[in-house]
Amino acid sequence: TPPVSPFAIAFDAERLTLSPEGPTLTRRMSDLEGLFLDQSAWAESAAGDNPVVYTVTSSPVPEINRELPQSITTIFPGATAGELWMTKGHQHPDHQGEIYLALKGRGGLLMFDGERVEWLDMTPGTIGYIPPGWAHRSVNTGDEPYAFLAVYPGGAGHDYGWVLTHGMGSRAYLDASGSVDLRPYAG
Ligand code: S6P
Ligand code: ZN
Repeated sequence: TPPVSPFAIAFDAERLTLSPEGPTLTRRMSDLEGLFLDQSAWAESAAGDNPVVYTVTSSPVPEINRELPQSITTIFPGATAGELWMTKGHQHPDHQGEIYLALKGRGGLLMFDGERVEWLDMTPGTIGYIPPGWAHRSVNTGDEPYAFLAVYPGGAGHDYGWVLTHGMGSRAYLDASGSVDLRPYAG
């Protein structure tokens, strides 16, 4: 594959769109099987109105070695049996690092290396660094959509099975005062 030529992307900070735009992915509740602690609440929601939990809009940079793709993830506000809406979460098979930049709303970046858990509060302007070997999941902790930009090595890949096997170390809820309450993973 010949390398991509230099090009500019117009980013609309209000509408959170990229132009030109690559593939866009929509993850509904039914795509998040086995991830929420309360499986019956998940099943009821997935079989019911099956809401869109998040979207991922990519730039047209290919996901291949040496390229540096970007994407914008928008997680809608919500909770399933109290557990805040979140991305599936994944590990990069070859343990490559990644950079996130929070754009809109309030969120968290949950990371787990198999033993240690880290949580970064993400508000517009926060750069979250994901070191090699840390599985990562994003969570909307607010009451409006939470959006962030991700920049990652094109050959990084996504291992979703790792999270199903190892979990993410913690689960994110809100306490009575509206602060993030991280609970042991369990289940
Ligand atoms: C890719 C990067 C993000 C996520 C996106 C959706 O390496 O970490 O673009 O793909 O936030 O999350 P997930 O876990 O469904 O891929
Ligand atoms: Zn990633």
